[in-house]
Amino acid sequence: MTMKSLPLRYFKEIDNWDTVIFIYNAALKEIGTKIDILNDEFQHRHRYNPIEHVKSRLKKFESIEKKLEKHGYKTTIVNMVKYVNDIAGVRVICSFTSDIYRLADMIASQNDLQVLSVKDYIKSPKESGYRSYHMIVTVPIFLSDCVIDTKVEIQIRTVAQDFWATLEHKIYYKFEGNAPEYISRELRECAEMVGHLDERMLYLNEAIAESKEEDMI
Ligand code: 0O2
Repeated sequence: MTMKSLPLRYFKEIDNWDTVIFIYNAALKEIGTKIDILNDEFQHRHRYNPIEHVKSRLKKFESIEKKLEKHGYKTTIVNMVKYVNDIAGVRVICSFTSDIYRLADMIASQNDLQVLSVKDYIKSPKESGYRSYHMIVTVPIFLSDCVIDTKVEIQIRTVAQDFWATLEHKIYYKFEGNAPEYISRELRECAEMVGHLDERMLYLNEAIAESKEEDMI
């Protein structure tokens, strides 16, 4: 018997917050395992780990509420799962920008995942200076009587981009989005430096790889 696949908002039992948490937690586990396996496979085949570390989190109820409010929607469970794409979030930290795109391609080519959208804030950084690669995917969650396609936001960034984003996020919350101009300017300059640092580190890594190949000839 094949089970019917449903987007989460049509799942008839999502009538309370506990159910939302249960489903999104399952989605975090599924995506976490997929990313672990890709990293292990990479280590197995190329003796190299593209991933430094992975963090995952469920968005707090209050933050979801705020986001819905910002977009003019009422706080209902249906609106949460329909309009908030990052209730389940996985952040993958890589060493080099080339790892980010390699990993994003590997994730996108998994048959059971559907990529709903991609935002490449590395090619087009945000005005704040923010750089990161975002994918919204759905992952099937197999329950006893149906399959629920559940959204997860995957953010992929370098160690340097993560360092910057973590500090900027703290500052953003401290000043409630209204940081003094000199701090915002300083952050934008640091973001530029992060961009250059990532380029130089990638260049060095490629130079090391090339010299190893030459040694083998
Ligand atoms: P938190 O507290 O990290 O969860 P969409 O998801 O497409 O409906 P949204 O949320 O504007 O619309 O999407 P976007 O731009 O992809 O941003 C989603 C998340 O990316 C944010 O979630 C942050 O985690 C991160 N992000 C985006 N812009 C910035 C930035 O300028 N600085 C930092 N530090 N992080 C950023 P939340 O819900 O805003 O926050």
